Amino acid sequence: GLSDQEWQKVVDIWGKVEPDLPAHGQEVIIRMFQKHPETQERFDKFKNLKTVDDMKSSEELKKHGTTVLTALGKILKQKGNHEAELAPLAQTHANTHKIPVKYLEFICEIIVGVIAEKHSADFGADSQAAMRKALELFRNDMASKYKEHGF
Ligand code: 89R
Repeated sequence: GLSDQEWQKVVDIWGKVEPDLPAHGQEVIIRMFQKHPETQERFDKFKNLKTVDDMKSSEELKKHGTTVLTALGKILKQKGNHEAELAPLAQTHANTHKIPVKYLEFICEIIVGVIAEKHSADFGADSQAAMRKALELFRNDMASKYKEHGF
């Protein structure tokens, strides 16, 4: 698990992200689609967005990015006691959306990259390491829930 200090670093950096979740969320989703085009195919509502300009002009995409980061923020703030928040998310992503754990790895790496770019002064090596650990815990717990669902 993470130490109290590590959780504090995670919660602190999230406090810098939170005031502008839509901009962060939009950036995360667009980068994921650019770097891993197979992820875009998972969304009926975004399949039609062909260029980065299309993606940037989509209010729907921005809204989805906000939804994703809002859910992730709620999970991170539980500092590992995230069973109640994780269970429904694992349920829909395993059973309904059928999103492989590998894709969760993609988005977690992109989230770290976006925060590093937008908040370099507040996201030093220790904070990055703490965030990576927290996201790894999130993914591992998602993966064990996936197994319970036979996915
Ligand atoms: C796909 C990661 C993640 C990844 C989808 C992916 C959209 C929170 C992918 C719609 C798809 C497809 C949908 C349906 C969806 O459904 O539980 O409206 N996700 C919905 O047609 C993540 C992560 C988080 C997260 C949510 C929430 C919803 C949702 C909340 C809505 C409610 C529901 C991890 C950071 C595949 C591209 C916190 C990825 F590849 F990144 F892992 N979702 N999603 N998602 Fe998804």
